[in-house]
Amino acid sequence: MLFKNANIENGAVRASECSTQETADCKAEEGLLDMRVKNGKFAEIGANLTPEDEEEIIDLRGKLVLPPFIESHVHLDTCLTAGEPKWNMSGTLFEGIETWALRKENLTKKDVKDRVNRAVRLQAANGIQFVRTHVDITDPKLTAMEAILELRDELKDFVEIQIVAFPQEGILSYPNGKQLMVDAVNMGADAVGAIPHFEFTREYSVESLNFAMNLAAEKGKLVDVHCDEIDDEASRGLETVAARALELELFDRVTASHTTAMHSYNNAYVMRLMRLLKMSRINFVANPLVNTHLQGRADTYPKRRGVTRVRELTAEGINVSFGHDDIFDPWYPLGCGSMRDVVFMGLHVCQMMGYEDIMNAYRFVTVNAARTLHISDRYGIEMGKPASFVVMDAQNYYDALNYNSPVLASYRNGKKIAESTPGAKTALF
Ligand code: 17E
Ligand code: FE2
Repeated sequence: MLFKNANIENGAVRASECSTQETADCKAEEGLLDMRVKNGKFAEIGANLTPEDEEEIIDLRGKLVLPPFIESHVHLDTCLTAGEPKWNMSGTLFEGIETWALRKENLTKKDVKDRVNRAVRLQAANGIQFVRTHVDITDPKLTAMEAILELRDELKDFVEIQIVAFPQEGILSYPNGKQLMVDAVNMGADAVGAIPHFEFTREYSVESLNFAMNLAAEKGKLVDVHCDEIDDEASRGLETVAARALELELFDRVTASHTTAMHSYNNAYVMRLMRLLKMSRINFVANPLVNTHLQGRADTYPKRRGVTRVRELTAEGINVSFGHDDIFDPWYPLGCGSMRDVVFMGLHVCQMMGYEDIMNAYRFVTVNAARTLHISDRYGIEMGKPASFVVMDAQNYYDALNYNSPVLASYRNGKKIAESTPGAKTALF
């Protein structure tokens, strides 16, 4: 199969700057390329590839082609439960945790699977093909873990699901918390989680991180910590995560999610912390939709935004990706599983609105997220890699973001798994 005239990752020049008469020259200038797909892989990528005998040809006519979107941080087990059994009226993380604890009492495998199936379909329609989900393991029956482990296998042609064993109510502050974590890892979780800012004491916080990261090192698992998701400038789980990542040589197998306290750290502390963060090579995930909603709730005015320091981390060469975190659940009452909304909010709240910032923002939910998930070896539009990509109804990412362009098609291993036709436009008279 030959895909002609793809504007891969924005090409070079904005297509609208080319006049239609000069197509040949313009094509080269725009950086349009052809992609040949064979046996589910990119067999060839180049300008003006000659069709082979009877090869199927699809002319993309300059549309934007990106590697598939990646959801690098979401809680699938809690999705689509907003209002059950009550709404989160304070908009705090803590009322979310209390509300989920009530809903969790009624969890069944069927309930989890029904909701996750619906959510993953929303995500797939939005061009997502890889999902890292945190699954709450502070449940003596580990119901959600069992359900999502089954789904990871059942949905694998459609989406690659990575599972973090996430101790929502703590490792040391929840009965039998350490054993539940070991059980979840032995059942097949891909990554070990932790929640240092929710543990009863600072000592528990540090001990929970040591426990989680030693376990990951021992079992060969990844690490993804809900780290300092609070506006308390004294919440310093991050330095422990980074130090252990360095000392245990886990490096980029480790991710610090949320790190919203970093928004409130004093600059002198951040300046010295940055050295350790770089040495540790850990990844960061910011969740701009959810943390602009949950943070700053103890403030009067001014109210903190509470999203981590994305611009500064990125400028230091540290990998940052963006996650949606929640889809319609006790922590966030909105969401349709689109990474576009996440990027849109992220650019605003992190004040990353320069032309290049906007044009390149897809990286937070594609290549950067691939680094977070540790899947870069099998991800990206390169010869020999799986032919997985999305085609957007836009000429470049700037326009895709601005006009909220639909994903026209999502190809996975050379097979189309989702498509949409742009809806009829409103007529003006
Ligand atoms: N649990 C948590 O601790 N933090 C969050 N942001 C969500 C669940 C969504
Ligand atoms: Fe989260």
